[in-house]
Formats: sequence, C-alpha cells, structure tokens
Amino acid sequence: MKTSNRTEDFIPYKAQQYSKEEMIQRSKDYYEYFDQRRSLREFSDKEVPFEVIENIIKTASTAPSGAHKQPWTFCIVKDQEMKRKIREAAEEEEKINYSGRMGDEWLDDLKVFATNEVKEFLTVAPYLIIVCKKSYDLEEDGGKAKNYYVNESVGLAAGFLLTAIHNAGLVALTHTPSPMGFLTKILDRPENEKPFLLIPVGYPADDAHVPNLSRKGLEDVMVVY
Ligand code: IYR
Repeated sequence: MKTSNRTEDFIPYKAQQYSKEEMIQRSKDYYEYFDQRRSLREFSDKEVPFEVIENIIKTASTAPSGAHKQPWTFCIVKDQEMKRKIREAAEEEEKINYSGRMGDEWLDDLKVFATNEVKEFLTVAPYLIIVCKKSYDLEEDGGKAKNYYVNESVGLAAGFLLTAIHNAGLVALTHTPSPMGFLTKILDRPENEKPFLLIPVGYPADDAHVPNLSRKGLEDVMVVY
C-alpha cells in the first residue's frame, strides 16, 4: 500500500531528543515558568528594544496554520498619537459595554478583574500589537485566494506570541475591546484583514498588582481514555 505522497520537495527532519529524565525535568521546568505568566493591566512606559518585538513576532509566525497560509498580520504601534486614538476609540466602545450593552452576567463575571472602561495601558505600554486575521489573501491582480482554519491559525499564533513575550521577561494583556472595527480604520488595514486581538506589551508598572486567581487543576481540564 502506498503510504506517502512525498516528493523531492521534502527535506529530512530530526527532532531534538532527550532522555526520559531530562524530558520530565524540562517539561516540569517549562510548566513552572509558564505558570508564572499573568495578564497585566498595569504597565510601565519603559522602553523595550525593537529587536525583541521583531523576535517575538518571528516566533508567533512559526505557528502552524491551515495549508501553511500564515493568515496573520501583526501591526506594531509605537506612535504615541496613534496609541492615543486607539485608546479613545476603545474607551468609547467599552463605555457602552460597561453601561449595559453586555448585560449583568458579563459585569458579574468581570468583577474579579476590577476593570472598567478606562484603558490607561493603551497609552502607557511602549508597544501595542494588533493581531489581524486574514479571512482571505488579496492577490496582486486584486483576486482573492482562500485561507483555511483562520481563527484556529491566528489563535495559535497569538498563543505563541504570548509565550514569546513571557519568555523575554515582558508582560502582555490579551485585550479584546469590542467591537474592534475602529482598529481597521485607525490602522488603515485592507478589506481582507480583521483585528483579532489587541496586545499591549512592555514591563509591568513598579507597583503592578494582579487579581488573586488560581488555575484549574489537571483533574478539571484533562480526561484520559
Ligand atoms: N474587554 C473588556 C472587558 C473584559 C472582558 C473579558 I471576557 C475579560 O476577561 C476582561 C475584560 C475590558 O477590557 O475591559
């Protein structure tokens, strides 16, 4: 039976391998390091080298994607005037959300975060990364080319991005001001791109606090068959 359609365009791949003990230790260390990641809302305005931003975007762009289409664009905002415009528009939408658009259950679920419509981090963090999804690709002649599993792909890339940010010793917030149409306008993105997440990146403020939350245990998130 034919088991492979491999062509001459394939290249050999070898994974880095470890002993069982090393594997257990590495997976435990990795977990413990990433268990320290928290979503931050209090940022310092301390500068971050742009090279770090480039490296974390390169890392995000290593994520798997449907048919390897990499259907994402990462918009990096460092311009203070543009940050101000984004903050103003986000606060306008959030004001409507917090004053009733989203309903009582939403307000109740958010109480632990003590959030409101004021989004200071949008002008304080040195960089805002707006992750955009490309519902389709625009070809040079104006034609449209399909992308696949776009939400899954961009969600994975955003996950890779967050781990890269934590690995660099920086913090982020997975922010979803909604609706996000204002970002398309302010960033002047083409018709095939939709904002997916808005992620401020930087150092935490000196006196930064986070809600005292704990994570679900394995017994709550894993089933074994
Ligand atoms: N996007 C709003 C509200 C908000 C929603 C969820 I779901 C959160 O986990 C946290 C906040 C805001 O940023 O205020």
